[in-house]
Amino acid sequence: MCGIVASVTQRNVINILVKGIKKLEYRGYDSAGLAIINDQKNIMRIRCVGKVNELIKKVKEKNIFGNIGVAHTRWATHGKISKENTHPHISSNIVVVHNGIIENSSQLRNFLIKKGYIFYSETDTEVIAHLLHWEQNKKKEHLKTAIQKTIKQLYGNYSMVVIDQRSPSELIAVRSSSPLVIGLGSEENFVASDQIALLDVTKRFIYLEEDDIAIIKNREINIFNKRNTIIHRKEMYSNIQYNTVEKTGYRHYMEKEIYEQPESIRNTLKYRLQENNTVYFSELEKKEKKLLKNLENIQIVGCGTSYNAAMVAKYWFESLVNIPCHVEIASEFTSRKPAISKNTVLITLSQSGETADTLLALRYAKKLNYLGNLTICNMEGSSLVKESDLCLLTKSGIEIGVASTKSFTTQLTVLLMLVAQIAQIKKKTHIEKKIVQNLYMLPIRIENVLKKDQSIKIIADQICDKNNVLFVGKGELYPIAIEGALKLKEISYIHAEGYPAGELKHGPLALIDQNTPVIVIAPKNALWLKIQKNIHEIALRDGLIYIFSNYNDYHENNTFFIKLPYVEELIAPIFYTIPLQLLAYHVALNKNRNIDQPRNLAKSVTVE
Ligand code: HGA
Repeated sequence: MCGIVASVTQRNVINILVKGIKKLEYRGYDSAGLAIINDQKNIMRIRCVGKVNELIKKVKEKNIFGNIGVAHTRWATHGKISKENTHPHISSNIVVVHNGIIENSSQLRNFLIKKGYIFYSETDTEVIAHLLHWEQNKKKEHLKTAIQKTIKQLYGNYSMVVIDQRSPSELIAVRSSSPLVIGLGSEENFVASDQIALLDVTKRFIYLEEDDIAIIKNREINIFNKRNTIIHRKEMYSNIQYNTVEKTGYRHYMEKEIYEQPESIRNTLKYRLQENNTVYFSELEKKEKKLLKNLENIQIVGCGTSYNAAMVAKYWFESLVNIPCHVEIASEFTSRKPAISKNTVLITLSQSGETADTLLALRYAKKLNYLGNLTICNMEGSSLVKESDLCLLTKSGIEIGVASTKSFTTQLTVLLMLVAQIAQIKKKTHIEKKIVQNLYMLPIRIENVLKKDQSIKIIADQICDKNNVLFVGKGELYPIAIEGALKLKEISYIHAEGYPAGELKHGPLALIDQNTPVIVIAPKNALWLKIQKNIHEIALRDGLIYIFSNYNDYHENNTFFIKLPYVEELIAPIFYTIPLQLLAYHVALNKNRNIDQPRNLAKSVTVE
């Protein structure tokens, strides 16, 4: 969360900052700001509450010029959403933009107030700026030394970029927990929280590693590690196509990403499904296969949508390869001491690979008695990937909409392939074959269900003025009900909950009335008869029922049937996710919500 862009160049830095920070809006959109040092060596700062477009308007009014600058889009953690709390924060000659949380900021603030510093904001970031100024001026230190002395006193996470009016030809970037990438230009260089902010200006990147400090000038970059030794970090060339970060004709990124799912899944399956109906992961060499061979239990951790994907996988691991699987929300996993069964492998799930709660869960698990760990992630080079024993990448491409869509379905795709891989290792070849055959069909099945968009839009029109919506499913479709409810609440702000269909009578039935739509996910499968009983229970209480299925013989008043195409049972959870994403999308569209940037949320949750 929070997006940082910075640059030192020979042209006007403003455009680079503004265009870059606009691309990072998915990381936070409470407020945005920038600061530059101009030709007269003055710091010029512009800040405003709201989206980056507000900042752009203000920047246009001011007509400022400078060769070095920093910009920030904020997701507030310390201090309310206000102009005063918007980054950059300044202490005399020092300018700071920051992504993270300083846990001991109140103690440091008290110390600095005693030293005479005046605080203009409630943020922890202003504490960094003043402390840095204090350290720099105590013994007239060089900025880098002052930064090193400052961060020794900070508890928490402090990825940041600093500029100093006294040395206006260098940026200093510090990485702590949240990602920072250096973009390499010709006689100009850049820094950002995510390379997509810089694709307009470069394709060459260096990812900073934990605790790195980089001094970045026009023609020179020096990176120091924790021990203050100059260190070489690998340069990489980005293959991300520019249009993958554009809306290309769609109204919203979320809509684009929903429609990209057949292709994202094809990319995820590519080279991994073999013609002889086996699965092949190039990532798995002898050592990794041994880990999978020895595993007897699985523990999965994730947050939000990733947690819901993990819940589906539990059904698959247990029913298809007979491996006990526990699933837990990452922040809860680290809040207790888990009892670990013999030979348990920990699996972490995260789109960005930077989700702080999940990363902390991995670090915590490493101190416990797990057989090993594996991550399923969309971002190569992310912290989770770097810190895990093994990584299986989802290949969904960049996801910008804050509400996850294609990253959920590609996570499920990889999880199902992992089940097939375990089946192969455990010599259950019929299971492996069945999974592979079903997965081959998945992109086509999704293309078919996407054609139902208009019928789903009709349902969306009917439910968009309701205050509560229930989603129910059974078996591995139950977590899909939870995911459907999560999508709806995230982007439409309608209260929604997902329940196991059989659980309604134990409480939630009390919520049923003619104004509470119940979305029932009920494909014709082995559980179909059972869920029919639950539908009847809702109908008897005058519930407003929407049945999503390929088959229906329930024709009562107040019951609507959304006929969906056929899908193989194994891949049904992935398939049934799509109409629920479309439903949430159309409801939010109807309500004129900010679909790609729902209130209070941000993608890539890099704070605990
Ligand atoms: N703590 C700082 C930065 C917030 C952040 O990194 N959010 O993800 C603030 O509240 O401004």
